[in-house]
Amino acid sequence: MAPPVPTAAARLVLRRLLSTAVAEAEAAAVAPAAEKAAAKGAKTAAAAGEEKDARSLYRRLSALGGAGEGSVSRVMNKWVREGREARAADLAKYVKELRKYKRHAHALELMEWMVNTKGMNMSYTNHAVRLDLIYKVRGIEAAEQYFAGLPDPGKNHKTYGALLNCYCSAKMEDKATEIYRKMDELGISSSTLPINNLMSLYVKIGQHRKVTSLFEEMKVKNVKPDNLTCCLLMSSYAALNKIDTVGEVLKEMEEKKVALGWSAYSTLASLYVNANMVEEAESALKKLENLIDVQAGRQPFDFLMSLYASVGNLSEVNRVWNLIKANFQKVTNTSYLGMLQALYKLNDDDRMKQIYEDWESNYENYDARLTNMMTRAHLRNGLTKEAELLWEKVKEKGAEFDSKTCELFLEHYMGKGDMTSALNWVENMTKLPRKKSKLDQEKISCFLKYFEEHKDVEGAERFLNCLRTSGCIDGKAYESLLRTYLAAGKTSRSIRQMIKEDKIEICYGIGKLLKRIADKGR
Ligand SMILES: *[C@@H]1O[C@H](CO)[C@@H](O)[C@H](O)[C@H]1NC(C)=O
Ligand SMILES: *[C@@H]1O[C@H](CO)[C@@H](O)[C@H](O)[C@H]1NC(C)=O
Ligand SMILES: *[C@@H]1O[C@H](CO)[C@@H](O)[C@H](O)[C@H]1NC(C)=O
Ligand SMILES: *[C@@H]1O[C@H](CO)[C@@H](O)[C@H](O)[C@H]1NC(C)=O
Ligand SMILES: CC(=O)N[C@H]1CO[C@H](CO)[C@@H](O)[C@@H]1O
Repeated sequence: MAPPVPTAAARLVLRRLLSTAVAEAEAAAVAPAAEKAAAKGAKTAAAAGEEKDARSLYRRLSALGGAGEGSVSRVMNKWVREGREARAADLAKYVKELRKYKRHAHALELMEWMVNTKGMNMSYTNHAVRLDLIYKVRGIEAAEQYFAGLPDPGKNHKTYGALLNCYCSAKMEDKATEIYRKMDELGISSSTLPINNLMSLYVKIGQHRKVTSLFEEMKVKNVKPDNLTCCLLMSSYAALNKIDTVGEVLKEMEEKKVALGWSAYSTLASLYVNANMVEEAESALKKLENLIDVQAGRQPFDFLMSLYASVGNLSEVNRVWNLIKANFQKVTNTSYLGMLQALYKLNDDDRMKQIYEDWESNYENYDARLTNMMTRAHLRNGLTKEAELLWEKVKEKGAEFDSKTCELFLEHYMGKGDMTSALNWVENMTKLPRKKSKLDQEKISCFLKYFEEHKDVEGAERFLNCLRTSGCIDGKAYESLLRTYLAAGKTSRSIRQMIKEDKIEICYGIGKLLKRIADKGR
């Protein structure tokens, strides 16, 4: 029997789990070195003036935004030419900052400037940071080369761990396993972190049996599992259709006094939901709720809400929503979205409207996903006009629809055969700043066929304009336009010119149609 298709909530839980695994691995490779440098920086930056100076250097780096290669070196060289000091401790701090904002290329360039230009010493922990950055900026081969070139003392559990994390991120199973075995030989594999890292790779690529055998290995090596190990292991047992073992894993962890946070119980609940074990899921959700620490943020509440929606318990969804409202001054767009999704799932459209209007009158930044959710509900109920009105209102407020919006309306109108309204949304779609949303070939054919059959020259011309704007006009579209002209008994003098301007080759088919139109016009 194949495992059931995971619910949206379960996918969310798993995604969080895997991203936590990556974050933990990266933090471990990186944090201590930067932390030490930062602490040292704070101590030595005794003079306030000096500190201000240093901060202004970071401001310059920060202002680079998305500037390309060489920009960091230029800022640094200029800084030095101005006769100012660039201390290693400060620079290490900036590397950390830049990484935090995912400006990996700039962080790497700064690090390499430190080494190449200033001849600064790289501590061995910094090697792991650099390795991680090299992977992110230049790819796995560059990272491997860097690792191979490290002096022997630089090849330690940190850099091995960082390389393992690269292989796991790149989903390179063989290499990851190989490096893990190497770590084994060196006696540096016996800790939770690299094992969790490898386990999360196996979960990602669906090698669940390998997760369970890694856990056995952990026991042999006497490595203590943590909450992440527990979650990954439970997911794997569920994927192997061993739902009974899932509960046992959790019990075993509880007995071993592993500090299981709420996330272990949200994982457990999501697995029970997938297995259609509603009672067990609800009992896990009760435990989850008991473990929530309000100080730690809203995320657990959002999960709770979405999981209660998955088990179809409306009263609990509403209760959790009230908890969110009561515990937090501001309700985030994520919570609003979660609530709308939950209510959509539970078919409570009146309440949805209420929540949507609540958000609408409170939001600071517009988020199209919320209006899309409301649109979905209206369209499901055939309330087309209400759905359109939502967006007119959004427009009045100066905000915009997105590609998902267009998709929703297109599917809806095309499904009903209302191609005129659908065409409006194709036109709206071409106004989106990023022309990411292109029509697929099937939809294009459907429109063209409709216009031909209905002898709708105006529609066909408008549609071709859209195709031109989104860069997917072709000979086939022109042939269809020409057939529409013929069907409607229309001629066009500018058509040849248009075809030429669109750089469409006048093939045999188009040539023949053009001739027929010209003959008619005579
Ligand atoms: C770099 O470290 C080595 C060995 O620890 C030391 O001999 C050398 O003086 C250091 N160089 C700088 C520029 O600090
Ligand atoms: C495991 O617990 C730690 C510390 O309580 C927490 O930071 C981390 O996010 C948890 N991991 C998962 C997967 O929830
Ligand atoms: C929803 O959950 C509550 C609390 O667990 C329970 O008392 C109630 O019976 C549940 N309702 C439904 C419809 O499952
Ligand atoms: C919520 O809205 C903010 C703008 O206020 C946006 O930057 C953010 O991406 C939204 N949240 C999520 C989870 O997307
Ligand atoms: C939300 C939005 O901009 N809708 C527009 C889509 O296109 C039709 C026809 O051009 C307009 O009337 C709508 O206002």
